[in-house]
Amino acid sequence: MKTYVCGHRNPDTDSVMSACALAELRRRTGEIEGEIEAICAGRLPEKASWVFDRFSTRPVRAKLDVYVRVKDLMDASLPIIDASTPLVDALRLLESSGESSLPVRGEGGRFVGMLSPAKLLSLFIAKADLTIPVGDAPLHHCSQTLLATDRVHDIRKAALRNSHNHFPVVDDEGRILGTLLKRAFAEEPPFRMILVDHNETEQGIPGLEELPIVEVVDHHRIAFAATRDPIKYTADTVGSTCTLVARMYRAAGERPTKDMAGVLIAGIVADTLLFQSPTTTAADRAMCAWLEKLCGESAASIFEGLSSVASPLASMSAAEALASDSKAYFEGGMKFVLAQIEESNMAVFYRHADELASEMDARLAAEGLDFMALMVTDPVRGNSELLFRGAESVSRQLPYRRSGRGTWLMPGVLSRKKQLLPEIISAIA
Ligand SMILES: [Mn+2]
Repeated sequence: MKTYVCGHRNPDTDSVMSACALAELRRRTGEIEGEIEAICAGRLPEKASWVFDRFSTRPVRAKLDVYVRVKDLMDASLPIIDASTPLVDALRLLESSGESSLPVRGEGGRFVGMLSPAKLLSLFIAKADLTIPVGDAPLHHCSQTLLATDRVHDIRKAALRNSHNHFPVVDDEGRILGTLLKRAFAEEPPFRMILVDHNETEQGIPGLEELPIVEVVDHHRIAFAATRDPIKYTADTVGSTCTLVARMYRAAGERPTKDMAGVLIAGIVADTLLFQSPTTTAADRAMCAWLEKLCGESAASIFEGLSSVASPLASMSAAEALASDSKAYFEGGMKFVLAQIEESNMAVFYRHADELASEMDARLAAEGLDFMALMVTDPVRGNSELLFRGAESVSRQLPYRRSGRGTWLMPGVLSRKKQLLPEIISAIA
């Protein structure tokens, strides 16, 4: 059993750092059995790489999804029989395995068939020579062959209908890797999830919906589904999830290492824009002050370092920049996406505005969205500008002034969650 700690899709610094620090805390407190691994839902952002580099911490692993695959359920302890093995030895192996059939491996590791007693009956009746290689004996081939990378979700139904209980598992080249037993489908999934910095399944890593969630640590609105078992749920209206994780270290009587304190500070200053964002609370400042002492570096210098990492607009294509921090919402019968990009040089944004607008139009069509908005935030001056495509019935209602460039000016607006989203929701209403 393995537990993944994971932030939202299109991860930001707070999401990645809170996953990293909470995984470490849960490893220390030892209340979870098995391996605990922090992962990142998709590509690790540049800023996150910078933080891990600066604080000599192993970067969390980027993972596209957490779907359970055939290889995760495969029983690796069951033997694979080599085709050159004398039949009599192969039968002994079969008997000692306690299984009714085992896969046979031929030349180049290829799967050649399943060895099962029923298939061999004719040999016994004919009193055939049992020293022949198992590869020359009758094997059965009717079994459903599974690819190691198949999603269990996709093959489960057909496998359960199949009369066989043993399925050979092969790689893309047809080489045999092992056996999946039908009874594995009835067992609990091999992964569990801890969510940080989000709680809405649609915002989480794909595959999440099929796994048990054992803990949530978050500072967003709650739109969480009912659970089967009790879970740990830590939520508060603070400026960053890393503030909550730091508080949990304190409550557990644990001290983050010097480097982990730096990782947590990075998450706090990234989400609160060094305490300038209106989402900032006294708890964010207090936890950061404690972490600064442990880390030996100031929050301001860490924020400065983070801000120096190339902005998405300068270093990525329009599509990638829009995807780097975008969240999907369903509200009042409308489906929409709100993306946010930090850019301290607005001239870079104006240069890319047309390209961004046409990419947004393409996404409206491709994803059937009612509208999409991009909030470009200048953390240094504390302002944002909004690019809005789609539903004019909504954009007309927004309380912002239009600029000559066709964008909306948002002086003093820094938070998508606390400032933009409520305006969007009331515009829809
Ligand atoms: Mn956050």
